[in-house]
Amino acid sequence: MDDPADQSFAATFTRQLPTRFLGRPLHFFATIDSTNTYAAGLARAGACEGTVVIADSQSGGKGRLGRSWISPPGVNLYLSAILRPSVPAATVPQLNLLAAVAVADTVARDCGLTPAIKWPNDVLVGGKKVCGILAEMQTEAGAVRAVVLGIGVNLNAPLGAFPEELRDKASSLFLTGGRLVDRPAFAAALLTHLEKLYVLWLEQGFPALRPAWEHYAAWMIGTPITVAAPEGTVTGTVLGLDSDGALLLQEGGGGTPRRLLAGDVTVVGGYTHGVRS
Ligand code: BT5
Repeated sequence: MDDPADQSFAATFTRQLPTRFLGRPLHFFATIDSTNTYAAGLARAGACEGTVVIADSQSGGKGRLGRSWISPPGVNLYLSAILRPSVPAATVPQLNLLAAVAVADTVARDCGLTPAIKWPNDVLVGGKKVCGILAEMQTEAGAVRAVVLGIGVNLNAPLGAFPEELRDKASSLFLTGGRLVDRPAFAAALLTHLEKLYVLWLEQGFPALRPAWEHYAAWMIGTPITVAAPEGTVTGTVLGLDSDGALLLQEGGGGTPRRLLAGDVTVVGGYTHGVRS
């Protein structure tokens, strides 16, 4: 699987990357079950912070909660980065928000499109999901040993790449922007934005990322949503983010805002608000 030709592509790609540690080393596969699963094995075996796994296609791409991530070959980006932050485990979910900002920055600044973030881990363009993020943590005696930060971005996928039932809620940058995206250039730009934001987060914490997140997720503020959260289904109006990245929701009866750390958001009345940036 670790094809020498792929590894020489990886070596060239890494040499030209303007990053300090992200993508060093980089493992590239033509096909793999899941970049997150492979990176998790590397992390358990002691791989250094910054190690990145990229695949051209995944046969078992993973979403959250056992869901799957459609990963056709030749068109998209499937990437997992190994991070080893010295932070409390409770702050690790903030990496989902950080990755969403990095993808949104890349889509906005390097592709000239208008992305929106849907809490916690979706990036939308034109109201449709173009990116999903899956952060998986490894701990030892309660301390964070590693985080595998998985990012899938639909770059050039044609409509036919998505199963019928996904076509009204998923899209690609090509389908929404009308131009093919240079995949290695996008990957390099994404790793560059990701590294910058990660260093900022390590040094200053989540408050330093919050304005950028709120910029891309501005459409959500004041929007009525339903969240399928681990603690149950909650409906309310989005107030914003707490200082630690938790979503603050005002429920119908008033009272103290609810804090949510994870969940699936459905916009009451449909996705249309997500087209605003
Ligand atoms: C996610 O889960 O959005 C996280 C996806 C993370 C994928 C990356 S790819 C690199 C790395 N390696 C992996 O194995 N995974 C990561 P969730 O929020 O649970 O959304 C999953 C849902 O999104 C599915 O149930 C579908 O409804 C939809 N979906 C599946 N594939 C999609 C795609 N390519 N584009 C848009 N939506 C998709």
